[in-house]
Amino acid sequence: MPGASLSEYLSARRAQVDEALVRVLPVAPACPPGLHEAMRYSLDAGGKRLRPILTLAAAEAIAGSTASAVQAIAAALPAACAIELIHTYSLIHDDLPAMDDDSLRRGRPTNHVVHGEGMAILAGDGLLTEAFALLAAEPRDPALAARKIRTIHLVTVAAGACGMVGGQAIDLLAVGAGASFTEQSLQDMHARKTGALIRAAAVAGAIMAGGTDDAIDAVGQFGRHLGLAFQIIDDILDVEGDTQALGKTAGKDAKAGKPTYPSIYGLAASRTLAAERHESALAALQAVGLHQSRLADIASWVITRNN
Ligand code: GRG
Repeated sequence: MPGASLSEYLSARRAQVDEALVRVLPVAPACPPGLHEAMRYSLDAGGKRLRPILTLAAAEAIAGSTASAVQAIAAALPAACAIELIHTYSLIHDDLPAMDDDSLRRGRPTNHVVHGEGMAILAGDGLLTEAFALLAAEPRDPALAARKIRTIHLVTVAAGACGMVGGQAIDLLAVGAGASFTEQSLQDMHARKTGALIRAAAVAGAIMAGGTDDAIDAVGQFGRHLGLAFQIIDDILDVEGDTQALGKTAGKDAKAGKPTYPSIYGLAASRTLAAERHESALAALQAVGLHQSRLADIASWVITRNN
């Protein structure tokens, strides 16, 4: 999409992902209508689609020329959608009474408030499992099979017990820990809980586009720094943002006594840390000549976002 502004680019990719998400989710009668409705409720609430856009932008960056970018994006689209399904499941489960117990998400009442707790748990389970069905579906081009297997492993580890779910477990046990939580534990928790899936989103695009090991590694470094920058900004927005713009309840972390970047470092130092992560993310791209790609623009968006 040469010449498009960042906001035009993001809108076009968002539309592409949204259209694909409608196609990939099973419908009645194969899927019970109530479950389908509960899954769609959270998917349709319209998140930023940061993770799938990152996957597509990484594929595009690796492919380079416009003609091969079209193919690379087509190859990466199932992984992009699978990662958004996993992300949406994590939000539904995170909002449950047994977790963060929240009533607002993506600007709407949370899934369990509308569909009931049991169906919300199942909607999360359904989204998570369908993500892997999508990732593992036989590719049209058999040459993509080896890339798919690598991507399945990457995403599984990022979403699993040593990644996102592990980070959530650390978070659950950290409630009330406040400032006694060390800086290293804070970083470790967020690298798993938020960072792992963001990193995997970028790397999946690089793998599916056939990137070299050096390029995949650099995109991984980029994603790791970006994931932490994203979470630092998220913690800052929890203090400074407003509920309407965020589409979720502001000020929840402080109220719950959760360790956050502002609670441990203060707001000004948190901003500096986010800026440093941003710089490191861009440096990782520069090392392999990807600094003029959309990945760099997306990093700026993440740092300047207000929701
Ligand atoms: C297995 C019961 C069970 C629960 C798992 C893994 C998990 C629940 C939750 C972990 C993840 C979580 C909610 C992390 C917070 C990350 C975060 C800042 C999410 C918001 O991401 P955005 O801003 O959201 O990209 P949108 O709505 O824009 O997609």
